[in-house]
Amino acid sequence: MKPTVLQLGPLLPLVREGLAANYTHLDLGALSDAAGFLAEHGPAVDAVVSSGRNGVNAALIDALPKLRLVAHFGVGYDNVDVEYAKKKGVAVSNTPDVLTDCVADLAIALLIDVARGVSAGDRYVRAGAWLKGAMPLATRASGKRLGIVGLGRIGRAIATRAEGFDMEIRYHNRRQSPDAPYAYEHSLEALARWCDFLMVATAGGEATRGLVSKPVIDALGAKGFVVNIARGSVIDETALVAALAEKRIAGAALDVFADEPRVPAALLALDNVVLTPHIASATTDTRRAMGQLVLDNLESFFRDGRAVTPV
Ligand code: 8YV
Repeated sequence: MKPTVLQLGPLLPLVREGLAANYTHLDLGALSDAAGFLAEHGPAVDAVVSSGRNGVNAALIDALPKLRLVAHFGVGYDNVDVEYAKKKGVAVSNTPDVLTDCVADLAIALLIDVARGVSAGDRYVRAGAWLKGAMPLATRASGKRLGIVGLGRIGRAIATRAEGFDMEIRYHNRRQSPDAPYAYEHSLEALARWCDFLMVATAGGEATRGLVSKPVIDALGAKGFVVNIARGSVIDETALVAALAEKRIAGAALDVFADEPRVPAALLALDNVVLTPHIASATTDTRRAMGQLVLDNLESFFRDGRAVTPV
């Protein structure tokens, strides 16, 4: 008897095809009456495939009494109630490592963009402004001070890239990483005061909600930049928008936002920001690798009772 796997929302063809070939595959996203479908089919579901856009809360877990695994498409699983899942004996897996390089690449790209005005320069040329005069001078990135909030796998990959730009690196974590080859700042405000670029690379969720607060943003100061490739929830977005509008910080490059895909209108009007639509892992190569890891997690779990990359 094939396990029954429920897809919660849109997934890559690779994943959909893998689910259809190996499991009794149900697709909740394709239905108008999700509640009715869950009432009828929920008791048969052995695993769900979730993603950043389609999470798993306690109510969904309760609607799936036979659920044994949440196979999450993504490294961040802040929209999965892991505590409740584990309380109900439901395992959770995610897709770490395979996306680290792409996320770190975009983090550096965003840093360079906001410092040097790459996107702003593109708009400047397209608007015909160059015909009237040169763009204002920008900010050098090489050799500057990079403060990393969250020196995990992605944070370390960003640091490795930043070393190639001769950047001086410090970091802040909940606790110091003994093997980290960078100076540790016990206080996030102290890190913000020290650095030129504050790189937000920490996990999302309640533990980090609003971590980059107004005092941290104020400590960064008028020559400082924020780059966020983590989660919009980690930054006090209202405080960030105000600081940018009032030029109390120099700029921000944001791939994630508090209420995606909606972005505060005030940000859209600012020229000292770079805005991207949560694309840090969005390359063909990486998304395929993430999709394959979801399938590998399901296969491993149903074969051996353990996922490849459990959280
Ligand atoms: C996800 C992400 O892939 O992996 C993460 O945590 O933020 C993205 O790379 C995207 O949200 C789809 O789940």
